[in-house]
Amino acid sequence: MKLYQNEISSATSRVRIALALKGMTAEALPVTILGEEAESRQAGYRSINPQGLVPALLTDSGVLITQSLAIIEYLEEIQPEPPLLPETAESRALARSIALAVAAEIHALLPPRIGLHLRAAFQADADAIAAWSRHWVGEGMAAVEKMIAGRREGIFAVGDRPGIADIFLFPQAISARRMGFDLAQWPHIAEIIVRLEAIPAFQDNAPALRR
Ligand SMILES: N[C@@H](CCC(=O)N[C@@H](CS)C(=O)NCC(=O)O)C(=O)O
Repeated sequence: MKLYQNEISSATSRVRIALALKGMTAEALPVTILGEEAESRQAGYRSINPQGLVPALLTDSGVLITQSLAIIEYLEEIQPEPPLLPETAESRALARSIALAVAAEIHALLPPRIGLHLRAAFQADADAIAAWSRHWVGEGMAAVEKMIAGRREGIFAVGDRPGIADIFLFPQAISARRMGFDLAQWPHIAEIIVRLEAIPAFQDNAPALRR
């Protein structure tokens, strides 16, 4: 398998954590994602992934799978152990809803293409774009904290094993902390992140800092 990826990317981090938890490897194919000239915006990469996003997984049979949740569920199907989804249908739904609350409602409003468009179409400067990002992270993480607090069973986001909800939560919480948010304001999330940071699959695959 090959993984189109970028080391600073939160969405890539999710897939790398899942691979590591499952003891799987994928050859890394780096794609730059920052700025107007980024490879992710060029025709070459768009002919591979029409969305121009990382991660994208090229399977051994040559099929390209895009979207981190779809990639991770594919890994789960081809390598069920250790499971990243909980045992019951309700818990699996809860885990997916936390994963999507992060991916679809928080992270989707933050990537480089969003900032580029805010600047080009609405003349937003760096401070305005930072305020935009802080707004969606603050609001979104507060909601995720309530989701977890309301239904939490076990020591991780859903249950006693690190799984798909933790895999989506971790990079987003690390990014929030780097933006200056104090995770202590979300006590369930903060407690889970401390646990996850002690697990090499998470710690070693956190999104890299922007240089
Ligand atoms: N929903 C997608 C998000 C993918 C995504 O936004 N990736 C970012 C990096 S974290 C990217 O490729 N950004 C390129 C850009 O914004 O131009 C997923 O879960 O895979």
